Amino acid sequence: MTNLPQRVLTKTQHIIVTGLSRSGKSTLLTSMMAHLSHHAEQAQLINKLPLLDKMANNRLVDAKLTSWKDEKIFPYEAQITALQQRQWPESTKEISAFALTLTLKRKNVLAQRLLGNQQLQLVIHDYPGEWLMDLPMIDQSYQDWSAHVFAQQSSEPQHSLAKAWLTCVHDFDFTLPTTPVYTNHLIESYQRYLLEAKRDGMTRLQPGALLLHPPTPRATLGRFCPLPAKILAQPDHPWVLFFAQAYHDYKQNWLLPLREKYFKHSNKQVILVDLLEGLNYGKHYLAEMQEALTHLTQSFVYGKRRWYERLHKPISIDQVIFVATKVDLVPIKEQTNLRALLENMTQSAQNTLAQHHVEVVHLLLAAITTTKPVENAEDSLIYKHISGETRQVSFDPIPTRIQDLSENGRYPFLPSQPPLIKTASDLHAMHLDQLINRLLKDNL
Ligand SMILES: Nc1nc2c(ncn2[C@@H]2O[C@H](COP(=O)(O)OP(=O)(O)OP(=O)(O)O)[C@@H](O)[C@H]2O)c(=O)[nH]1
Ligand SMILES: [Mg+2]
Repeated sequence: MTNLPQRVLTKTQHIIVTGLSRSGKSTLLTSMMAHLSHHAEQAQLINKLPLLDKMANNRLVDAKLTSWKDEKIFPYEAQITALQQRQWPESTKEISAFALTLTLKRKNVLAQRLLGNQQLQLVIHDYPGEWLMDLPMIDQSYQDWSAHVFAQQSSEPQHSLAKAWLTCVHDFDFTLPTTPVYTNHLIESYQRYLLEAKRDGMTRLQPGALLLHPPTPRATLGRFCPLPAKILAQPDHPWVLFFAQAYHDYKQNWLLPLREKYFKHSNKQVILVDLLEGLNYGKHYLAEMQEALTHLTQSFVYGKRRWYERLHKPISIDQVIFVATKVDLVPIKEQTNLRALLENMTQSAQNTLAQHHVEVVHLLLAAITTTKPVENAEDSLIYKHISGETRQVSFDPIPTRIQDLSENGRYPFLPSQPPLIKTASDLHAMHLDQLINRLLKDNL
C-alpha cells in the first residue's frame, strides 16, 4: 500500500498571502521556508517553532520548496543571499510561486503503517503589492474610479501631494486631440503624483501599472488617468472615450486574467498589515490603510463550502488570518495593544467576512527579529540602524483604536538592519509558529 501514487497521498491547499506593497510578504515567505526546513531537520538543537511541535507532535519529517506548474519559482536562495549580506531583499517586481511540500507522519498509527507518510502541499504566490491594490477596479466603471480618485485627492495627505497634478489637469485644454503627445502629458503628470505619494507611504494608488509595468507583452497597458467631473459629465467627450477604453483594456487584458489565475483559487487568505508604518505616519494614514483593507476584501470570493457543495461550488476562502507584521519593531509590552489596534483596523472588513461565515483570526508576527529588549526599560528597544550604528528608542503606549492615536505620540519607525546570519537557520522570528499552526490546522 505504501507505494500508492504520490498524488493520491498529497493534499494541496492554496494559500493567498495578501498585503499592500512593503507589508512584508516576501520576507515572511522566506522566513517560513527557512524555519520549516530547519524544523524538519532531525539534528536540530533548538526548537524555534515550539507551538508547531505541540500541535503536530513531532510529525513534520521534511519541508521542501519546489516549483509550481510552469510558474517562475520564488527566489528563496536569492532572498537568503541578500540577508547573509545584511541586506533586505528587493521589492518584488514580478509574480512567482512555490509549493511548500511538507511530509508528515500520520496521526493514526494504523493509517501510518498502511499508507506511509502524508504529504501536504501549500501553494503560495508572491507578487508586487501594487497588483493587489488594482483588483477593486474590476468592479468599478472608469467614471466611478475617476470620481473616486478626485475625492481621495480632496483630503489630506493626498491633497498636498497632488497639487502639481491637480493644477495640471485643471488648466488642461480638453479641446486638444487625444494624440500621444497630449495624453502622455496628462498621464505623466498623474504618474509623478503616484510616484511621490508612494514614496510618502500612501497605499491606495491606482493604476499600479503606472508604478510598475505589467510584464511584457502587456507593458503598454494601464496608461490612463482620471478626468475631472466637468469632462466626465460629457459621456461622448473624446477624452472620456479614450481613457474609458484604456481602462477597459487594462481590466480585460490584465486585471481579470490576473485575478482568475492568482487570486481565485485559495482556501485560506493571510492579510499582512504593517501597522507600525501607519503609526509612524499618523491617523490619516492608518485610516487610509483601513479603507484600503475594506476595499480589498471586496475583491475575493469568500464563503464556507459545506461538504456536499465541495464538488460543484467554486473554491472560496473560508479562513482569513489578519497579521500585523514586523512586530519586533515595538516593545513586547505594547503587543497586546497592537493586536487590539489590528482588530479595530479590520473591523469593517470583519463585518463583511462574518456575513459569509468566514473564520477570522488576528495574529502578530515578526518574520525576522531585528531588535532586542532593553533591560529595565520596558518601553524601549535596541536595534542596528541601516547606517550600521546601534540605536536605542522608546515608545509611547500604542492606542487600541485609530481615533485614540495622539498626533504627538512617539511611535518611531525603525529602519533596522537584518541580523547577522551565516545560514538560513540562524534567522529568528516571533510568533511564526502560530501562523504556521493556523495554516496547517485543518490538515493535520
Ligand atoms: N524589522 C522587520 N522588518 C521587516 C520584517 N519583514 C519585512 N521587513 C521590512 O519591510 C520591508 C519590506 O518587506 P518585503 O517582504 O519586501 O515586503 P513585500 O510585501 O514583499 O513588498 P513588495 O514586494 O514591494 O510588495 C523589508 O525590506 C524590511 O525592511 C520583519 O519581520 N521585521
Ligand atoms: Mg515582495
